[in-house]
Amino acid sequence: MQKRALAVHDLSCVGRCSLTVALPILSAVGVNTAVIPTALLSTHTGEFTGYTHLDLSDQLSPITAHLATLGLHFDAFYSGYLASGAQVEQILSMLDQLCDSETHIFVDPAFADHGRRYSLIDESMPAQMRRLCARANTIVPNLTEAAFLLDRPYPGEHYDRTLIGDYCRGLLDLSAENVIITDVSFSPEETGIAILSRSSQQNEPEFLFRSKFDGVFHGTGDVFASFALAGLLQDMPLKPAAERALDLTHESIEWTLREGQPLRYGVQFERVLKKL
Ligand code: PXL
Repeated sequence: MQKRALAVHDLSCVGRCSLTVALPILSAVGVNTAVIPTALLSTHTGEFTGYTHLDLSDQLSPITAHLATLGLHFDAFYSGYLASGAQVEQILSMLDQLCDSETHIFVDPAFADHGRRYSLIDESMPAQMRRLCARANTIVPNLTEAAFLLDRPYPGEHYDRTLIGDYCRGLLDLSAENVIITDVSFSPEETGIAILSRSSQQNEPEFLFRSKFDGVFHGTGDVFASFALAGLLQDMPLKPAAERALDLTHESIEWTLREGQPLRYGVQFERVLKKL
């Protein structure tokens, strides 16, 4: 049976992030992907100015109510960038109405990076996002989001494996089953991820690193998360799915740098889709 996913993120017209990343990546592994857009923007809010922004909150409940009448089963529910903290309540209602006990709930908190909330994200988001993480099977925060979710100060560049271990355990205590923290780096040459699963019965996360490129790469959190979920939907265990996602994200950045493409348009994940 073909698998089906529901991706709930913003739609940014230009700048390869959120739905314009999730949809092609999940489609590339043969997953029938439905979408519910949380907001419509002309570009992402990272390196552009003058972007438009339409909060689609008033559409979420009617869309959910209609889809609920169709009796669909989703193998995965994948949420990302939300227009506001208040939208979390509607996302929780979506989970109640559109998901069942077999749906893998995969949450990319997608509200902050480099120590700061994204420019349009309100202060209520971390506390609200904690509620959504509590319903998730898998959460994939970056280091900044992990700190916000745990109400700890952003550690900047000064942290060690002990702190990341604490973060992973703290995030599992929020009640997710699997945690992958991205953007973990203990040296200027390398960056990577920390993975901890409740089912592994381990107390310490596993770390995976790749060489680090200089620069800010917009949308790579979404690219990594979408590749990781694609692997899970191909029935890969968490660690190999995460490792392949790390490799493919790394290669997407490499292509972008090699061709000298402007970084604000996101990375060339299209180049690696055939490797899935
Ligand atoms: O990639 C995360 C993201 C998603 N959507 C929008 C964003 C960002 C990051 O800046 O601005 C609209």
